[in-house]
Amino acid sequence: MKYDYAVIGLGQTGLSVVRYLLKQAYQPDRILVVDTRPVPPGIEELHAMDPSIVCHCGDLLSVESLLCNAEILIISPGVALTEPALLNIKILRPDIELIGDIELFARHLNKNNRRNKNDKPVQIIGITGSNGKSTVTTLVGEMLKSAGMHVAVGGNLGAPALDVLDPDIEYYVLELSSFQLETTFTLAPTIATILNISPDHLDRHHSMEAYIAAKQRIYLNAKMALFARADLNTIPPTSIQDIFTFGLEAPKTSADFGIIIQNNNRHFAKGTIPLLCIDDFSNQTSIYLLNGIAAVALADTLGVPSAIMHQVLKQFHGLPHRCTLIRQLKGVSWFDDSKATNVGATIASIVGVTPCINGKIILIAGGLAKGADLSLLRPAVSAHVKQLIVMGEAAAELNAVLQDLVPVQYVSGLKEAVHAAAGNATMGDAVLLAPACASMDMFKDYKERGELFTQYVLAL
Ligand code: UMA
Ligand code: ADP
Repeated sequence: MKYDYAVIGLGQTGLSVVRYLLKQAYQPDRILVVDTRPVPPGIEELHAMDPSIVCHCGDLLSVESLLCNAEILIISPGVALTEPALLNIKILRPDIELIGDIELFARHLNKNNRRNKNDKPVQIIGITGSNGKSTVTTLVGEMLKSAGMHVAVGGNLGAPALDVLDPDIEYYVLELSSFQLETTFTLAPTIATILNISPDHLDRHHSMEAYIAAKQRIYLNAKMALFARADLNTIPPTSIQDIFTFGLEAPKTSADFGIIIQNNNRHFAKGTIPLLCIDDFSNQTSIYLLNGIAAVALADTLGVPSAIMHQVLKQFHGLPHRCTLIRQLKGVSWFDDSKATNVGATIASIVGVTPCINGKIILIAGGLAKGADLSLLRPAVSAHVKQLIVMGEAAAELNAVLQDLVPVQYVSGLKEAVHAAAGNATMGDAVLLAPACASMDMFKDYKERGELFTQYVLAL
């Protein structure tokens, strides 16, 4: 049996691919689905879509010969390209194409010459980085929507890219992960940006060089590129003609974005031209301002009026589980930053919370470290943390690299962590859940971890 497409992985991405292929009138019996999990999360939805589509569950090596019968393999982001079965298939069938859902998305738009149904050009805004992707993607999406443009937002954030394809859309704002970029070739975004790079997903990429190379793929054939002045790893190749930068300091050239002071007010500015005053934002953390100026650089380039950008930034209270203040109890502030799933985000979180308190931080951390070097936390912990509460698979490693700096307490779960922190915090302190690790050893995802934390904190 020959297959047009084999879909590898039946999570959100795999389901979106099958949905797309059926919509494009591919025959169900020409689509093969495989997943290594005994019961993949999308299995019921797949059966509901079309009961005749076969899904093989189990080791990929056991379905290698079946996969060799496909023209194109669509790989989910959770599946590594170094899976032995995929390496074998490349040898057995060198002509087989291995692509991801974002490449399928790009090919769909390319088929229509990047025009929408009203013959308007379709623009793709590609956003990646180790941290801040979701915040910047959301802000840019909101700014474009508020300006009355036809916008879709998706990718690694929210809906998979193929699910947001729509003939009316003029602007696709896509959050892209390093996993998605590894299997993307012809996206050629109108504007591409890498917000920052700090160690993450090293269990998959094996080295920082490989991780950076995956992130850099966002710039492939991009028309314009925006990068972070403070992070050399985000610099695009010089082959892109239109390159501009963002940062917190005053811009050095007229094409760059940053913060300037005019009449005693701070403004987001392009070169020396003030675009909008930032003094009235409710969130004044450096993280928010950095993400804000990146979003402004993208939206301004796409023609969004400054007044609209200002309104969106002023009203934005942050996405859930990103350094969210849950409550203040007996003078102690409780913050949920469950989304701090890597070292860079946890450092930013510790540094960001510190100016908001008079005391010190009790940090709750641990989970799956994904191959990261947790000792990078040392300077921030040494400066701002008074106690460390550790849990999950990385607990012993956190203890090993930080115990000479702060007292460390082991706990078996989040509820125990909350009670331990409540017992040790004093007036003026903050308790911060910023685990520097993924959650999947103990929770479904970072959302569940953050929701449970919030629930336990509110029950105190
Ligand atoms: N898996 C298997 N066997 C398989 C396929 C997957 O064990 O055959 C495992 C993976 O190793 C992973 C999990 O299942 O642990 C989910 O992988 P998936 O590829 O099925 O994931 P999807 O449900 O398709 O969700 C993916 C993104 N997930 C990952 O990249 C792991 C989602 O990002 C994304 O929102 C979704 O596509 C839609 O585009 C989540 C994520 O954690 C939020 N992303 C990472 C991050 O932000 O740091 C990159
Ligand atoms: P992503 O989608 O890249 O994971 P989010 O906006 O969801 O980014 O934020 C994830 C985590 O990173 C949160 O813990 C947040 O506090 C932190 N964070 C957000 N923006 C930045 C930034 N620009 N630099 C460092 N950390 C950040």
